Amino acid sequence: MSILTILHHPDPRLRQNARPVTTFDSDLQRLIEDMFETMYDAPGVGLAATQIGVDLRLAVMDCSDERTSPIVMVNPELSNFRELEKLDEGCLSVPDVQDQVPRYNRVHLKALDRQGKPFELEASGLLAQCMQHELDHLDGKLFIDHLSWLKRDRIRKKLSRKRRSD
Ligand code: GNR
Ligand code: NI
Repeated sequence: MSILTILHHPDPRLRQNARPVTTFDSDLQRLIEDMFETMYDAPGVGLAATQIGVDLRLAVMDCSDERTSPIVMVNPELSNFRELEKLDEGCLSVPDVQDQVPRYNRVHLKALDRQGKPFELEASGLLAQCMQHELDHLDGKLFIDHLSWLKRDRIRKKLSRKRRSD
């Protein structure tokens, strides 16, 4: 297993619309293990393949306090969006930035598991929020896209100052 490098905004690879997964081979299983290791190490509650420069519709998540509920979603689809709220959010690809974005508190997930078998899940709370965040990554979107122009401009300036001092 290995810890993978997480891309940071404004890397153009974070803006790609990822391709569906079609083969569920041992390479895919290794990629999923590495993504879990990278997510738990970060630490984060989710990680999309897009964030490590892999152009596939695949994300891993674990929103449990004990970090014992790993979920893999391959080619995910969300539906039945309910209860729009504004929730605090952050992203491993946009370090040191947190802000409130509109998310649904309840969603229905249809996806494939790591073996390619279809499953469905009714999600709420942080897990539902995380699913929406990860699906955005697979569509080349970041949570800061949901913020006002003024806030995004402040973030852009903050990150370019940070890059100069790194
Ligand atoms: O670790 C993460 N925390 C988080 C908090 C609120 C909403 C979404 C997230 S996902 C984020 C990890 C990440 O960047 N996944 O893409
Ligand atoms: Ni993210």
